[in-house]
Amino acid sequence: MLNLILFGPPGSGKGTQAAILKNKYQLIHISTGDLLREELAAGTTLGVEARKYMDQGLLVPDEVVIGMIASKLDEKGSAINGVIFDGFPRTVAQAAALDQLLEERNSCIASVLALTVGEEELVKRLVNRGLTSGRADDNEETVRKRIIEYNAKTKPVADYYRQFGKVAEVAGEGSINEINAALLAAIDAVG
Ligand code: B4P
Repeated sequence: MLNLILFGPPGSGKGTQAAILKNKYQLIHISTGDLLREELAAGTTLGVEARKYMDQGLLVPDEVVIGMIASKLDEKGSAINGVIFDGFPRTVAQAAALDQLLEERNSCIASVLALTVGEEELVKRLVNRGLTSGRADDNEETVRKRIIEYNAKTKPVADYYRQFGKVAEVAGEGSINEINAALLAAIDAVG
């Protein structure tokens, strides 16, 4: 199975690139951001709880997100080519939990594709997306908080996977096609 993690700060193009890669490799795309927004839209208890964090640019508690991933993996079963994880894991605790969940299913992460984008470009993209997305967290103040949260809690996830030699850094600035080509090359290098 080809299990990939698309990693990077908010607005680095994880969702954009995951949508392209899942078709190319016939992967299941699991975006915790999308799953949480579905819960928000449906007004579930989980969604009401998650909104408090998301609207402030903070991470939703680990146990909530890990539980969502576990049930998603169970729902998909083993008859799949692999999974592209988008926006997960976002803390070292989530990364360790994911490794455990995959090990229990005789699987593992093949590669962590880390998109690198400068902070001002991130803010520009997300504020621009906010003009049409209707997302309460796509405004400059919240975006800056999301970047602080990323630097404090999510960046260490790359170091966690680096110790296993699983991180491939890919420049995330340029056209969507150029970035996609660089990601394909990084995946091919995994073999
Ligand atoms: P996400 O939904 O993951 O939000 P994101 O970081 O904005 O997504 P992404 O980086 O995928 O952006 P995109 O490709 O769309 O999370 C939202 C919130 O949910 C978090 O803040 C947190 O509260 C919560 N959450 C989610 N997962 C969690 C977890 N595991 N643990 C705890 N909490 C969690 O790209 C952004 C914009 O850039 C788009 O407008 C796109 O068109 C544009 N773009 C993409 N590529 C471009 C390029 N090459 N050039 C120019 N623009 C580009």
